[in-house]
Amino acid sequence: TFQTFDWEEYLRETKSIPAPQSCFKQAPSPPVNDFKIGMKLEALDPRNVTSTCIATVISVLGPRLRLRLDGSDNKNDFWRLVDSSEIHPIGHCEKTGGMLQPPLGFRMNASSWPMFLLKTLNGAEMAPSKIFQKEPIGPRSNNFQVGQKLEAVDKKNPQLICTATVGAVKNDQIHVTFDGWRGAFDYWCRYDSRDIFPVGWCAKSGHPMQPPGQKNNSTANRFKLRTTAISSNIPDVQSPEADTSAPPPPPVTVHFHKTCQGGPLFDTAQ
Ligand code: MLZ
Repeated sequence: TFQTFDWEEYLRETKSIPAPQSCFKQAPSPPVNDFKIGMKLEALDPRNVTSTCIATVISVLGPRLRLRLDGSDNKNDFWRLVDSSEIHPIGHCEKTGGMLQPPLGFRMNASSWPMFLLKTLNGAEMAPSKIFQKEPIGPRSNNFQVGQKLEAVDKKNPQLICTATVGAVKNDQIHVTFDGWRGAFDYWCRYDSRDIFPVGWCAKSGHPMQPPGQKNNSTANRFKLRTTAISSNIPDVQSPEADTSAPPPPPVTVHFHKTCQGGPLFDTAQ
């Protein structure tokens, strides 16, 4: 199969070690994904986790599902693993004495919810219970160590799983930092978060993996160039720091008012 990123070589070049599988709340072998686009299921509303809603599978990527709550807009899609404890077959909520709720920001009048529910479920393809998988039991304590490598969901681009490093460990939390990217993508999460994976998980599960970025990362730079050269016949664009023939561009001074946010192109985090 086609490989986009060589972890072994990257670990060697960065003289780093992967966080062991036992650190993660992930199954030793990634679960199979038998969900199909259009199937309906029950999911906790990520914006209001006390309510269970109807969700539709919008796309599938390895063992992950892109979900959209029925009655919500297309701007609040979210991703769940097929072995997430936050998804269930339709009927589960009622069976456990609950009631299906409209999603936060239901696009119609609340009074039209019962009829909407009836119509959205009528003739729908419901995901069969056998394709849901039991959530793995997580480790009992935080066993991560600073410097260990892992694969992690980029919460700002949640379809992406990227090369990452444990930047800090504090109580039951770890600081996930993304190799070769500015600090703005970093986040803290619990050691048993479902958004972090052992090195090799993407390759094993058939999920695409983002190679390191190119900020202050000479090893990542070479990996990036190599992977793009293999994966496409589009000529590589030279990065400015790699071009030794052209004179450096003149420095630019940007003045901001104290209360001005730089906007999306200026990184205030670093
Ligand atoms: N297009 C985006 C992708 C960033 C992905 C970073 N992942 C840690 C950007 O360049 O900002």
